[in-house]
Formats: sequence, C-alpha cells, structure tokens
Amino acid sequence: MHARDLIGGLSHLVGEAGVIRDPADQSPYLRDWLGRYEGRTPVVVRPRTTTEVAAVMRLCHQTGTPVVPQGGNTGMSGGATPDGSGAQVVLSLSRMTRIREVDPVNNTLTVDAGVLLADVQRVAHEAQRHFPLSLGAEGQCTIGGNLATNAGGTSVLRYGNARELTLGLEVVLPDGRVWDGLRGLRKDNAGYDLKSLFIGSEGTLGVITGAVLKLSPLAPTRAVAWVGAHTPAHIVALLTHLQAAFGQSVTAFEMMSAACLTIEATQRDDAPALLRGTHAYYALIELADTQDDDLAGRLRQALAQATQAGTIIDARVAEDATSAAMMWRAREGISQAQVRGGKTIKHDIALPISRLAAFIDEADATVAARFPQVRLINFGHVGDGNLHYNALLPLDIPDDDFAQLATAMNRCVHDIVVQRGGTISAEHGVGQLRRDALRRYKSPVEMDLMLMIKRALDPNQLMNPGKVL
Ligand code: FAD
Ligand code: 2HG
Ligand code: ZN
Repeated sequence: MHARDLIGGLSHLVGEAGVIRDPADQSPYLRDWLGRYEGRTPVVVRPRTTTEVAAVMRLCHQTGTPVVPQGGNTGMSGGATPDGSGAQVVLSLSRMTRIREVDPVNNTLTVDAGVLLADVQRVAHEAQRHFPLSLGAEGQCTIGGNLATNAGGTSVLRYGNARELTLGLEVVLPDGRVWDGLRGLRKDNAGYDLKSLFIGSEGTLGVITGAVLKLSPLAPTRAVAWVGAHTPAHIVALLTHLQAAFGQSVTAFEMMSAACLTIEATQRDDAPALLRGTHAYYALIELADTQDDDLAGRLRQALAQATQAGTIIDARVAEDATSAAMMWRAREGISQAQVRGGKTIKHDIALPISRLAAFIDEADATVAARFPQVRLINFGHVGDGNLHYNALLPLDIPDDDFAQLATAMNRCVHDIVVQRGGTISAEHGVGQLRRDALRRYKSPVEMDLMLMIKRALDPNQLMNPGKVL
C-alpha cells in the first residue's frame, strides 16, 4: 500500500486528530530520551480506545506495515524508536488515558495503557492505597511502557517489579484481535500465564492497551537516610544489617559512587541534606511503615550501631520531608546529570546481591586497565542486585570513537557479569541497545524458545522489528 493511502486509512480509523503527519510535529516521537537513536516514520498514530488500536493493527496486518508501540518515550534501550527506513508506523498510546475502575476492596486499579505512572500513583493515593512502582521518569512514562519493559525502579526490594504488580492485561495482537485478560485475580492457574509473557516483551508480541494493577496499603510513616561508606562490600553489609532490624519495612536501598555526585557538582542544591565529608560510596535508604513507632529514631539507632561497628563511616537521617526530598533528588538526578555531562556507556546489570561487591572490584580494576579514558558512574538499586554500571565520556568524543569504545567496554563488563552469574539486562529492557549482547549471552536453547514464541504470535514480524531478538 502506498504511504499516502496508509495514512489516509489510519486517519479514517482514528480521526484526523489522531494522526501526526508533519515531520516537525513527529520529531519528539522519533528520538529516544538519551538522544542516542533517531528514526523516521510515515505517520505517528494516536488511537484513543482499544477498539481503535485493534482497527489500526488490523490495517497494518493487512498491509504488511511494521508497528513500533510507544508510551512516554522515556525508555533507555531505544525500544520505542523506529528505524531509519521510514516504513515503520509509530503507534503512540498517549491518548489512552482512562482510569477504568478503582476497586478498594479487591485492592486493584484498572487503567488504560497510556495513563502516566504518576497519575496511577495519584489515583491510588486518592483511594487511600499505594501503587508502589516508582522511578525517576514517573511523570512522563506510561503504565503500558512500564509493563512492556517490566520496569523496576526504587521499591522493587519490597514490592517487586512491574510484573509482580500486575494482575490482568488487555492486549491487541499483531493481527488486530483483542485478548481480554483484565482479570483482578490473585490466583489463576487456568492455563499458561499469558500475562507474564506480554509483560517485558517490549512491544514485540502485541500492544498492551489496559491493565489491572495491584494496590498496597498506604505506609505513611517514612524514614529516609543518607550514608557514607568505604566500599560496596560495606554498603551490602549495611543492607543485611537493616533487613535484619527492619524486615519488610526496608523499601528502598540505593547505592552511588562518589563520582555520581560530582558530575554536576556546581549545580547542586541538595548538598545541605547530604553528609559534610566526602566518601567513596553512598547509600540512600528508605523505610516505610503503616504505623509510627519512631521509625526515624530506630533507624538513627541502627545506623549508629553500624557506624560503631565500622560498617559505615557516617550517616544522616532526614529531619523532615524537605531533606528527604533533597536526598532523593540527589539520587534521581544522576541520569539527567549524565546526559548533560557527556556521552554515556550504559550497563543495566544485575547479580546476586552476595556477588555485587566482588563484581565491582573486578570490573573497576579491569576497566581502569583497559579503558583509562572513561569515568565510571556506578549507581543503582543494590537492594535488588541491580547496578547502572555506566561510564561517562566527553561530549565532543567523535561518534565513531564512542561507538567503538562502547562496544569494547560493553563486551568487557558483560563478560564479567555473566561469568559471575548475572544478567546483562535488569530493568531497562533489551530494545536495540542490547540486542546483539542478548544473542551473545543467551544459550541456543533459550534463543530458540524465544524465537518460536515470536514466530507463533507475530508470524509476519510486524511488531517492533529489530528490537530484542
Ligand atoms: P517507552 O519508552 O515509550 O517504550 C519502552 C518500550 O516499551 C518500547 O519497546 C516500546 O515499544 C514498548 N511499549 C511502550 N508502550 C507499549 C504498549 N502499550 N504496548 C506494548 N509495548 C509498549 N526504568 C526502570 O526500570 N527503573 C528506573 O529506575 C528507571 N528510571 C528512569 C529514570 C529516568 C530519568 C528515565 C528517563 C528513564 C528511567 N527508566 C527506568 C526507564 C523508563 O522510564 C522505563 O523503562 C519506563 O518503563 C518506560 O515507559 P515509557 O512509557 O516511557 O515507554
Ligand atoms: C535509575 O535507576 C534509572 O535512575 C536510570 O534506571 C539509570 O541512567 C541510568 O542508567
Ligand atoms: Zn534504575
């Protein structure tokens, strides 16, 4: 089908307001958040309902048109960016923003896929409930994108990742059929777990149009602390100490190396909440509970014990909500600071928590020897064994040199991760960034199983081609 006829057909299905034809208006949909990938499209199509998504997918199926689903376009692996062919339609869910049902008795919230994560959190809160998925991009990313990438974030330690927070799904299949799996059930073993298959499939198997999300009770008492330590091994020891003392109340446990805070040191406004001295590593800890039995005081005591025992060097418990927010800002600003500070080589890895410290020792030494020109920016969700073991290079490094260095460094770091029983993709997805690495590290059996699933669900290879597999 000629592109003009395709665009006409799509506009007939979703209305003129639902198609973006003008290249200037399309541009925010064609470049990823990190500015690493840029593609082309004949049209960005923005349906408002599942019925419209189904009609779009039917037309694309009939015409052999490839489709790239997109939510808030905050992904970090290039998964939502079309390629340069100009043949792939971008299917944006951003106009599907309906809250379908709040069920406080079942503790569930049913939403369209295009609802922003921050809006899901807000609606849950208005119902006196908590939706615990939390990440730096929550004001821009959509629940559909969160599920498609099986997003993690800062409270996985206590509540699990996006998959564990989802009870039901609605998915439009590549041929336009709708699978209505919007069940709010906590037990459902009737057949294969299709929901889990679509979650984390990064738009390569179908379009997620709706979800039933699991809510938790509010845990209004919070205690937040900022800690300095000599090494990652000490930070891990602190995690064990706090989990023994506070159990499930340990909600977030994040680590960052000193370099993470110095990327844009001159622009910092959070310094008053952090520690006075500088330390090689820091941890940000959040405890949360349903009742107030001096959580902050008990945390202060536990941290004093850890200081006395030599596990950490210094600690500060936030005195109020403002200092707690400053501590979180210091942590969550790292991604944006990297974008401003240079070109970043990303590693989104996970290892068993017991092996994290030894991994960092080996990787730091190897990187220093082989890639002395990079500046390591190592931070992440230590409570989940997940590190963003990134490297920063000057903004003016030529693209070819950067690409060569990134390939060599990715290979070096991933080899160490895999040798130590870890994964090369923890929470950001594979997208196009880690597609080759996936092939390198997955066994032939695992690759074969994934390709069989892909062929069964998307025999014409129209769903997000070039991503994941
Ligand atoms: P997009 O970027 O639009 O898409 C991501 C992938 O999902 C693509 O493959 C796309 O094709 C697919 N997709 C999107 N919507 C659908 C749909 N409805 N159906 C099928 N496929 C779909 N991620 C974490 O896990 N943890 C973090 O802590 C975290 N912090 C971040 C902080 C910042 C500042 C930024 C910019 C990003 C962060 N991310 C993090 C990455 C990103 O925000 C998440 O991966 C998020 O879940 C992506 O949602 P999105 O709506 O922006 O998806
Ligand atoms: C975070 O944990 C995000 O802040 C982004 O997952 C990580 O910038 C990154 O690599
Ligand atoms: Zn992260």
